[in-house]
Amino acid sequence: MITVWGGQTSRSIRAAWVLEEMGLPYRVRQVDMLAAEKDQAWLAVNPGDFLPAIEDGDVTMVESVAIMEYLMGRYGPTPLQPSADDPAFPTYQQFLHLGEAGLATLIMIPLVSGFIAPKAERDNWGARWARECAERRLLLVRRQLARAPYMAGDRFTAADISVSYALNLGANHAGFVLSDAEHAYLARTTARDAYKRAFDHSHEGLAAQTGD
Ligand SMILES: N[C@@H](CCC(=O)N[C@@H](CS)C(=O)NCC(=O)O)C(=O)O
Repeated sequence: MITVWGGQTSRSIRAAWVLEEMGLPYRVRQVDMLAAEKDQAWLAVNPGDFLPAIEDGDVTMVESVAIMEYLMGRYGPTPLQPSADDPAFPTYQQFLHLGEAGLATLIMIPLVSGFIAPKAERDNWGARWARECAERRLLLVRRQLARAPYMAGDRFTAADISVSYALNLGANHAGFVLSDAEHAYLARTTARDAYKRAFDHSHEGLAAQTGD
C-alpha cells in the first residue's frame, strides 16, 4: 500500500489526486509542520522536513511533481500523462512543471512572508518580487485558457493537477486575484470525483490521527 505523507494544505493533494484518478489504493499520514516537537518517523522519511513524501515498498520520494511522474510512469499508462509522441505532450510537460517551479514555489514566498514572518518583515522586497513574478507567469495559464479548457488542450491531465494546486494556493492563502476564466477552470478541475475523494481522504487521515 502506498503511503502519502501530507498536511492539510500541502502538495500531497497532487499525489492523492493522481492516485484517485488512477484508482490506486493508498493511505495518508498527516504531518503537523508547526508542531513544537518533530515527528521522528516523519524525519526519517524526509530529513529535509518538507511535504509531501511517498513510500511505496522500497521507494521513498519527495517533490510532488516528481512523485506524480513516478506514479504515472510506474502504474500507467494513464490518460493523465500524454505519451511523448502525442501533440499535447510539450504543452503538458511545460504546465506540469510550471505549476510547481514557476508558480507554487514563488507563491510560497509572499504566503510565508504574509502569515509566518515576524510583523516587521512581512512586507519585504523579496516577497513583492516573487508575487510579481508569479503574477506574470499566471499570464501563461490565462493565455492557455483562452485557447483550450485544460492546460494540455482538450482533456484533463496531470498538468491540471499541478496548476490547480498552485491556483488554489495563490487564491486561498496568498491573496492572488484570479480571472473569471481561472475561477471557471478551477471549478472544472476540482469538480472531478477523484479530486473530491483525494480531498476527503487527506482530511480523514487528519481526523483519524487527531481523534477528531
Ligand atoms: N517543490 C516541493 C515543495 C515542497 C514544499 O514547499 N512543501 C511545503 C508544504 S506544501 C512544506 O513542507 N513547507 C514546510 C517546510 O518546508 O518546512 C514539492 O513540490 O514537493
